[in-house]
Amino acid sequence: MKRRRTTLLSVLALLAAAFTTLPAAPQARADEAEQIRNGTFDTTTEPWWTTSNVTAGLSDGRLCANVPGGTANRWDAAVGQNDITLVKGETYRLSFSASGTPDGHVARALVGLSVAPYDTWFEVSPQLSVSGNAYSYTFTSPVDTAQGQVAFQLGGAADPWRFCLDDVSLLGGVPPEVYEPDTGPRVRVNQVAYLPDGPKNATLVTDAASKLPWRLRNTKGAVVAQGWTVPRGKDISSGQNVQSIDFGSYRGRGKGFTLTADGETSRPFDIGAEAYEQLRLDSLKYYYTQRSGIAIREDLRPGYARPAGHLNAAPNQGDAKVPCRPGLCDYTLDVTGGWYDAGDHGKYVVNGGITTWGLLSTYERSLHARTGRPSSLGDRTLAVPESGNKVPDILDEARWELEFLLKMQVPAGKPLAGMAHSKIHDEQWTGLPLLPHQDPQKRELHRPTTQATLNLAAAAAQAARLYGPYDKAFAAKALRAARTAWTAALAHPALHPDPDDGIGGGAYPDDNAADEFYWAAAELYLTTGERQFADHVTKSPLHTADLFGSVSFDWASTAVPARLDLATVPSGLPGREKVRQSVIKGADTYLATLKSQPYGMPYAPADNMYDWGSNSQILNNARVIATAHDLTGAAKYRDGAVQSMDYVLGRNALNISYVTGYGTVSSHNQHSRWYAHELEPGLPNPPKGTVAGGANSSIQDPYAQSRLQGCVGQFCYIDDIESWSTNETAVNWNAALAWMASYVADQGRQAGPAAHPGRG
Ligand code: 9MR
Repeated sequence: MKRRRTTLLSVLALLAAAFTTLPAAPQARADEAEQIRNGTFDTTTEPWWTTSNVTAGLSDGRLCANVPGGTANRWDAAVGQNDITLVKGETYRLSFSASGTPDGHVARALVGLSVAPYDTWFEVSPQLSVSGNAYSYTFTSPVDTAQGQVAFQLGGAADPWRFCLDDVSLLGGVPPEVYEPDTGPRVRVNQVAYLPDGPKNATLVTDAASKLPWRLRNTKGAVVAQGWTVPRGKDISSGQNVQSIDFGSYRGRGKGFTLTADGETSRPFDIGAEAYEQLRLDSLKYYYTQRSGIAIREDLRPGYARPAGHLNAAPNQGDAKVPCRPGLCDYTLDVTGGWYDAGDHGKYVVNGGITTWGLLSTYERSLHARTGRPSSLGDRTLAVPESGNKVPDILDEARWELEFLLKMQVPAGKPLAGMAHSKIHDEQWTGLPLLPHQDPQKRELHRPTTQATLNLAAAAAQAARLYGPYDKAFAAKALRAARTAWTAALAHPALHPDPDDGIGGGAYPDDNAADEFYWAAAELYLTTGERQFADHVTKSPLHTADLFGSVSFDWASTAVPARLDLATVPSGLPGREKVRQSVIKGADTYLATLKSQPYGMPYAPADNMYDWGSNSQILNNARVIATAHDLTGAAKYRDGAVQSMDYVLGRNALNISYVTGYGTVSSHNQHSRWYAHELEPGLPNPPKGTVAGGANSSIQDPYAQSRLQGCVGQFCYIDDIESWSTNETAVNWNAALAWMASYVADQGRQAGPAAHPGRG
């Protein structure tokens, strides 16, 4: 039942393994060997077992089982076989025939550990039919074990049903399956929308070495523009030979345009800004359904209603009275509320802080940027329970997390008082699907860290200056918490997270807190104007360092957030002009990267190693470019930032929009315990406006390892719920999308007098 996260060390080990095996000559492979005993059920069902509520027997040379109705979980009714040996790194083919009566029942077939903690190494959940089907899958074992299990979990149905099984085989030593993604037409476009007066670029995958003609057609099929492609040669990020198409001179508007070149026609797209107005809201509406400790209302999110999770209502052990990990503290905390981090039920202060900043800075930009307009994020924009309270909905949403962050602070009088516990999550990893209110695991507080404490300080300090006009008491409370956290972090400057603390929740390893100190000091300074914080900011070596590498910022690197806010939020900081220039210079770096990339994204990681959550890193780099536009008004930055959205929305090697519900083909099977439609047809897919993590060269999860071995850059992604390292949803990633969607929507508004003059 547990999902394994890979720590940094094991990622490095994995990479080392990949590097040593990949370029080598083909290795001798073991002979194919059957691991299942009696998979054909000719005379007996031995040695297959069933749970005690399942009656199984032979029927026409098959195993047939009567499965009871009314069980809660898949694993409450099962058939399986134990004592299976698996060899690490060896590829296996699991195949079987199965039927289910009546139609439509799901069997969860898995290969995993037969004893606690019941790790799952491979699983699929096909929907069965009365007539039956043959199923076949390959996967690579991530472990050596003699305690393997093949099981068919059949529980969770309301009514009794009948399951029949035959020809079960687990064949070892088979060649790894070559996964061929369906990438559709070779003309790659932003499948959502280009701005009428914005850049319009596409990428053509072709073997042709010389230029080719292209045509732009409107929805009626009439050619409205044409020109020539530009050959770009081999693209490192995808390994493909590509050409680029620039149709930016076309300024018309409309829906359903297509682009044709080399005999291929792109997926359709709009030219207009409407989709970005929608995306601004959808990417922010995402947070309500991530909320913990509150029932999600059907009237606000049709199709997404669910009971409140982790309120100490059984089977939850809940978040109202959470103890520490054994031996860590003598108190319990009420840490109800907040957002679930991602597809798991964990809540992490580090990621919570940077995400809250992402939302608050989306709002803060609307106050200060020349194209910003606060009303676009005002009250009644996001359909949250607080809509109508005269507070901007985005502030209501961020407050849900802020209140949680403040609860994670160690109480006065206790050891490490004022520090923040790094995280709270389950004792063990849980399986999928699992709605928050059904999570039966024990919840635990993990050790306070300097990084978590400073994340809290930064987000709370920023909140203090933004909530003042709406709730003075809350603003004051947030500032007090930020000051307490700051003082505690100064007293404990090197309590780093344990990189091996990755059971039941993610580790978020980070062995350097200098960037968190710089960021928290910057937010405290911008809110209070106090000299002590200005001094810390200006004396930090990070204040003048070049911070704009291949990843500008993410949850682990928070110096750029400080730089962006020091550059854009009005203040009297000495040397502020230099800070602004440093952001502009950083944007120049990303513009150069974007121009060098035939797919037009501001991202070119070292050795083409796409990182975990690469989509958010692309969006964050785009955000630096957008901020340079806010600072200068120069069109080149606006164009670069706007163009960066193309990659996320479909102009990429996989021809997929990574945002659910946007574009003809979009990610919709993101790893999540409750948007688990792929596993449980009664559950929804993620809500529209959910961005997937994206290509990740390290493919840490077994499913990606079984399908994507040897993948090049952009191809290290698969839209499957099992692929938690390439296809998870996460609050910090959606914040990057929300900021950028809001920025692009602001660029799309009809030209007219600025909502207010540019300031700051
Ligand atoms: O995005 C995170 C990635 O950068 C880290 O390397 C990885 C290991 O800590 O964790 C990722 O974040 C996950 C977190 O640990 C647990 N919740 C889901 C997050 C997204 O996958």
